[in-house]
Amino acid sequence: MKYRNPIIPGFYPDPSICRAGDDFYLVNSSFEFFPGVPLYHSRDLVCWEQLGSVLTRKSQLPLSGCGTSGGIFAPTIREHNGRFYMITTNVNKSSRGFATANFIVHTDDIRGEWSDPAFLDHEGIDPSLFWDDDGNCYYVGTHFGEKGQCIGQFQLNPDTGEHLSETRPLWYGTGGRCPEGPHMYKKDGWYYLMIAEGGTEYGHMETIARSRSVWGPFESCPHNPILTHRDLMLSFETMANPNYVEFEGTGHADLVDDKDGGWWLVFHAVRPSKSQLHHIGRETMLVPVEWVDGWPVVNGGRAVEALMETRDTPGVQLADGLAEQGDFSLEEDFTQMQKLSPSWAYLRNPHEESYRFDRGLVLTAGPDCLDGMGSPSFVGIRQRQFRALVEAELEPASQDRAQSGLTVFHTNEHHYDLMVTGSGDERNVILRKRVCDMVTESTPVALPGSGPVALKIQSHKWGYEFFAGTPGETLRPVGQGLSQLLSTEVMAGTFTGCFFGLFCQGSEEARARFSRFRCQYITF
Ligand code: 6LW
Repeated sequence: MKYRNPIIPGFYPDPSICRAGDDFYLVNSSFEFFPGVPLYHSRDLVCWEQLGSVLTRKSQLPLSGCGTSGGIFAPTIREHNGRFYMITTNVNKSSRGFATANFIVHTDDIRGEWSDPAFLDHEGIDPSLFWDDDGNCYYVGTHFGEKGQCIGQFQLNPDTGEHLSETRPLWYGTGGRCPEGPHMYKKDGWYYLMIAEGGTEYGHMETIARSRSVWGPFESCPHNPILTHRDLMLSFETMANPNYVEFEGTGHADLVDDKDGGWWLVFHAVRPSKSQLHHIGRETMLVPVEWVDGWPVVNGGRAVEALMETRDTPGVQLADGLAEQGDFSLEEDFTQMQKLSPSWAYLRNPHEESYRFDRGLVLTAGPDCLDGMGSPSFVGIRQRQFRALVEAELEPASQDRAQSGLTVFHTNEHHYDLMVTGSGDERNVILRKRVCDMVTESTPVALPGSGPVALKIQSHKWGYEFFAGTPGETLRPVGQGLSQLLSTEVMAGTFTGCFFGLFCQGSEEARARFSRFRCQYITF
């Protein structure tokens, strides 16, 4: 069977997976975006559908004052006796410093609402839960031990967050920086502690250790790291292969068994668009695992590829030997909708009165704008592939100073906005580009008439081309922007990725009505 990596493309990092019967569930981190922790479902491990998000209420996820790439860090999802648990950290990364709140939510209905948070009295990030055969539940996550950062553990009550033991250091890893992202598993009488090391960037790796006791001591796997793409040596055949895609920063993994005896690893990686620059985020990947002499061997020890040739996953549907995965293209007719579909996200906690459906999606400008640290009238979907065609139709806001349109948004300091300004037959479209503290504006393109406006983005690996005009007519070019200037590395390290978004700002109470949105991907 063949399938494509990433299995969940775009900004879907820090994947955690669990199986309940024939169903697999997967969650990702979401940082300053709301709702928090996207929740995916699959029956075959390669075709994934987003059910919704775990954190849908402000009481579960307060984000006001949350800095760029603060908020929700790596989550873990587990099922125990029919109840699902999700544990994560809300990181308040603001100018005031760095504080972490670890908490657990649970649900007995995976398609329903989740509980309010049960908070833990523990600093640190990347929490995970493990149930032993005797029913005892343990927290593992980052901890400061005598020799620095390590993985720590305590026993707890997962419904209340109450600690039932002291915290003990378990493992410092193999010597890479940032030992983090741990998960504990039990197999054939061994406790396996798998962690990420090296930092989430280009030195990322996954390592594992085992012990006969849940408290250790843990012995490191003789062939650590079990997964890394740092220092990848490529053969000529690989580089000449037209299906070759460069994946970097592989790590932050979780293991799952598929009931047919197969084991699989999900983790994240990035696809640079240019040497060591990536802009669409850390993406969820899948590879097979074999157990040899009591240790996991990931993907036969080989580098991870885009087109994976592997054993069948359970229940997979094949077309010409290739698994049917879907491409996450999206077409929305907002005139027929009453609520947004699961893939849309807001920035921080939305001002609810700024969003309503009335013959389309009506965005009302509030006090915040895309350049600020509040919650602008913005809603977006994650960019999933380099190549895409994005189109929107709107009745733009016409108030003085109002701006409405389409944005390619990474952070408040890194976004390209295709925006309509002016009113009546004095309307213009401008491409405004904000990169760090630099702002440029294109020559305005005049819009004929006063009716609806069509906006379009053609996305490529190198960047974006922007167009505007009248629906149904040939659109006029407005400008271009380079993807490299919206990359994580240019921003000195974000944990997120680019969104395609709709926005309205500049003049409080200004309103834009979006009738249609379409995003069509061209998979590499
Ligand atoms: C995640 C941690 C990490 O919690 O990045 O660098 C954090 N490492 O594992 C955000 O994804």
